Amino acid sequence: MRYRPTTKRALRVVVAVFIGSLLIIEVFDGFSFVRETLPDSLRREGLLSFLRGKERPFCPCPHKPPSLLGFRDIVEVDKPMSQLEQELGPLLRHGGHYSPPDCRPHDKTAIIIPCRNRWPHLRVLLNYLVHVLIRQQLDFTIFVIESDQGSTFNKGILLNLAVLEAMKRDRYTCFVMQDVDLLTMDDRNLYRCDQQPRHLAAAINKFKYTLPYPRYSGGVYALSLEQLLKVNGHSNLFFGWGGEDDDIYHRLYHVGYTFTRNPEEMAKYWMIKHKRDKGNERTRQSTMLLQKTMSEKRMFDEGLNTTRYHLDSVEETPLFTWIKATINLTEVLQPAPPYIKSLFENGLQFTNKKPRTR
Ligand code: BGN
Repeated sequence: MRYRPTTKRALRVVVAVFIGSLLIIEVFDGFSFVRETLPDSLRREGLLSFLRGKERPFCPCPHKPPSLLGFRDIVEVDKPMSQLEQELGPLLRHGGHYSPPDCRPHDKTAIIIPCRNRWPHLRVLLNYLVHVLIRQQLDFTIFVIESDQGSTFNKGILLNLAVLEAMKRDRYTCFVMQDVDLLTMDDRNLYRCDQQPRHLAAAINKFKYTLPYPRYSGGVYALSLEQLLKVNGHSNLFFGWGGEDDDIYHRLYHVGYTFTRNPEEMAKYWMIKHKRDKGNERTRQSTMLLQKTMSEKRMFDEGLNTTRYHLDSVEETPLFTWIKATINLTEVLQPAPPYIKSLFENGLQFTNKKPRTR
């Protein structure tokens, strides 16, 4: 069939207008006036992502995820890992990845859980957390970080090495540091990063659902990649129990950040009861690091840029990416300047004394 030149021109115009509108929709995709005027089917699927083979959903996830349940009491249920894998495995991709099918989250989030000798806690946590994170429509990967039994526990190094290893695997933009024994009681407390660091575990049952001290920012907190890089991550020097969270609070404060939190009624956490781990007492060095050296000076001398560890293995299990590492005190101290090395001259000194730090 032959078309007349005018029909041809008209056809070309129609095709050009169609392609043009697709481009406009794509470019202005983030603008709500375009989003709101789209029909439901387009909003859900995203025509362009459909044409591109569904590589990314069309619309940004809503500010308020629609399926949240709000506050819920906690019942600690410890199911065997095989049962958890059967129940939660189909919801996740191998390695503990999830991405919402119906919207595009703002961040790629790494959930980082340091864990040693706490497998029962991890099982209870996963049973809760996976559902919460899915309801919150996050693009997330769960990383479990374990140090070998021989090394003294050092949460700061584990968090740093998790960030470094996660970044080798994908372009994460948000990192949530999650203690293995803390269960969120309210899914309105979103595991998201923001312009300011977010402290999520602001109301823990152990502390009568309030902050134990005003600057407390530990337990569960979310830091964007930018925030983490600005302060050179966590300190590598807090061996044993406590202090690394106080230190990163100071680091962040000194570059102009303050933690923000939800009101207490939305930030409730349940701590699984347990005895203090053996061989994980406070060290006198941690107290000295906080009292005698300035976190803001130290942060340029040690942190993500000086983290030393041996990577033993990285394994993708159905529910999480499992990183195992070995930490050696002499190697950790090797890049440290003399004023830090001198604190550790006589080896680690454990103590049960409560420091006066606030
Ligand atoms: C503080 C710990 C924090 C811990 C909170 C809540 C120290 C600092 C001295 C070395 N700080 O006392 O790390 O999160 O208690 O348990 O121990």
